[in-house]
Amino acid sequence: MTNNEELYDAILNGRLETAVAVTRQMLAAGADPHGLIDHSMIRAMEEIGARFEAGKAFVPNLLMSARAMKGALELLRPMLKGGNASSSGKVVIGTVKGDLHDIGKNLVASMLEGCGFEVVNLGVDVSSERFIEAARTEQADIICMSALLTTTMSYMKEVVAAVRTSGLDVKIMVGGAPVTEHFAQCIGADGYSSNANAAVTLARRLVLG
Ligand code: B12
Repeated sequence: MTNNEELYDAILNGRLETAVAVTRQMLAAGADPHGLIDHSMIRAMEEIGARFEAGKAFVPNLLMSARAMKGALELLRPMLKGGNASSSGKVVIGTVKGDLHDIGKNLVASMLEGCGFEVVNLGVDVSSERFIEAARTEQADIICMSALLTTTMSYMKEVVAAVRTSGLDVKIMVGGAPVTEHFAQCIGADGYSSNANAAVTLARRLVLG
């Protein structure tokens, strides 16, 4: 088994210690952190999700995979740098109300931080009031919202409407597995991206205007 396969397997099977050990080993050998995320870690989360959907995995399996993914991701966090040292802008980010998925959102937050944005991470289950209050007090340039459930993504529409009504001068970015470009346009968001790398490019574009 290659190291990439071992990492994939460890996350898929929820083995935290192995996931962390293999990640550490691969980094020491000079592996690219983005490669680990894209080729092993996200693929493993997709597979466990597919198994869950097919009734071949259950919530405890999702939790264990998430725990292993988070452990490995923690090692990569300081290395997710994109080169821009000065502040590119300020971002308030959170997973919307009713939704507890935070792995992808935290990945986006880490990438933005690594690429020079100041990031205020509001966590999960974030209401429109909290998004607005934080954006106002932090004088944020962008609000980033994440949703992983088809039942919670509709809440993004409420947040966008509340932000527009509040009169705040802030851009809104949305993302998460069920979210699409079309959905983002329909709810009046300023931008959507399907992954953390593209989120940085989009955020830069939105801040520069
Ligand atoms: C891990 C997981 C969990 C864990 C979450 C742990 C955690 N701390 O996050 C736990 C066990 C808690 C969980 C619970 C549930 N889950 Co769940 N879960 C998943 C799983 C397997 C992986 C999600 C993940 O981390 N992916 C990896 C990350 C890196 O990807 P990502 O989140 O998509 O993020 C990327 C992009 O989307 C984007 N992005 C994300 N956010 C943002 C934000 C912005 C602004 C931008 C620009 C980009 C962006 O960038 C990220 C990086 O590239 C998915 C399956 C899947 N394939 O998505 C199911 C899945 C999302 N869960 C599902 C379900 C049903 C549930 C539960 C309802 C199960 C239950 N019966 O209790 C609960 C709901 C709890 C709640 N209220 O939120 C379904 C949703 C189905 C649907 N259509 O709505 C899925 C799709 C599984 C399935 N195939 O059925 N889950």
